[in-house]
Amino acid sequence: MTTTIEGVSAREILDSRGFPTVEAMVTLAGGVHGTGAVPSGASTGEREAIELRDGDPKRYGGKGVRRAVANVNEILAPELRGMDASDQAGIDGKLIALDGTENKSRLGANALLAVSLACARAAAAAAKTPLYRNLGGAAASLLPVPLLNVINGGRHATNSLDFQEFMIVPHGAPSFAEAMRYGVEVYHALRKLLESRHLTTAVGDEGGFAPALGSHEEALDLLVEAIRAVGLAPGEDVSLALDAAASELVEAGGYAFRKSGGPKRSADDLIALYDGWCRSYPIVSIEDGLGENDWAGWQRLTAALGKRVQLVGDDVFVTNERLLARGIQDHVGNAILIKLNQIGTVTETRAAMKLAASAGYRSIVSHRSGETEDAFIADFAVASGAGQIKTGAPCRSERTAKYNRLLAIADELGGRARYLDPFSGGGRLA
Ligand code: 2PG
Ligand code: MG
Repeated sequence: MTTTIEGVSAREILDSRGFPTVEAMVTLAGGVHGTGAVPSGASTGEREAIELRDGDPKRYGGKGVRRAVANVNEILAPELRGMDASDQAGIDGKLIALDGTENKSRLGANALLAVSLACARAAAAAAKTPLYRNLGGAAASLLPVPLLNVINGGRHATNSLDFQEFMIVPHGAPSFAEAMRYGVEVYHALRKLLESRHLTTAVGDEGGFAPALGSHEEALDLLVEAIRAVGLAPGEDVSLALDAAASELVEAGGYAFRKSGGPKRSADDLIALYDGWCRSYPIVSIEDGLGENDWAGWQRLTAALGKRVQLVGDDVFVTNERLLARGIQDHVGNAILIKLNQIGTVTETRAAMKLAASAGYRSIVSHRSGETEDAFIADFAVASGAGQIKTGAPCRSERTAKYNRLLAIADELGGRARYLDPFSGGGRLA
């Protein structure tokens, strides 16, 4: 069998912040191979699968991943040899069993995911089939609506914005390529606006600008102005999305805006703030509007805004089927952010997406703030038919690698490529 695994190896490489991460390679008996590189978050959820770091202060400030690499080379490799790389569920089941912990803390989710990704790639290479088609089947043809994070704040920038991400969503474009053009033109218009106000155009971790603005509203106003500046219609062609990353703001008794100052907010204060913004701005999606442990607040947020706005659970669900099941039952959010390294294998990620779809929850495939040039999530977004992807600004090659891969997939699909607006009807949920 040409998909029989002959060898598995890993090494330490660097992510876009210059921190070590794991890259694995799976080589098949037929001679083909596949690689997979693991991203890394900064605003991580408490219940994410564990990213194993060496903790050796003499190397990379303790952030080395030699232990995870050794776990691939010494523990996973001998066990996987002889297995069928095209049996993704079988491979992932084996990885989970070999780790044996609930949160992948023994061998490290970074070790497991690198191998899981590399297997998927090797299997596609052996089948001489593009990754998106090998994973998603012949019907995989839906290009995702991009959520481009063009103003960075929170943990991703050293500016005055407490909320982490201010995104533009070119959902009204007729195709993925046109959506990228809309997004890029708005991004460049935003740069000009910032320059004209003598604000910095230096970028944050995800390629979005990181200006020292006076308020969150100023960021929203700038985005609307930038959309208009290129002749597009806010709310029709391009709307706005936020990731508050509110878990990062939690302090005893509420939410603290440490960067911009002001009084501590309650969950209900934030809900009222979002409600007001959704009336004044063309906002179609709010991620992590409240903290990961504030399930009661999340329920009130969902009751207040869930019919009008996409409410995306990132830290609260951490791509975990069990947590999502609880969220569905409790009416928490109406969408889930999908990050492969939050859970650690391709198969578990797909299970969470399947559950989401069955409950009418949207899935948004996502990068991490620390990325590599691996564009796996681009193929994965098309394979899964998620319909949305968030992978930063159209700036910094670890971000554009994903968008460029999607452009290539769109080209390859030609007339079969589909691009659907999930927010048609003036920013309302379709
Ligand atoms: C998020 C992500 C990606 P990080 O909060 O959604 O944008 O950030 O990878 O730092 O968790
Ligand atoms: Mg988030």
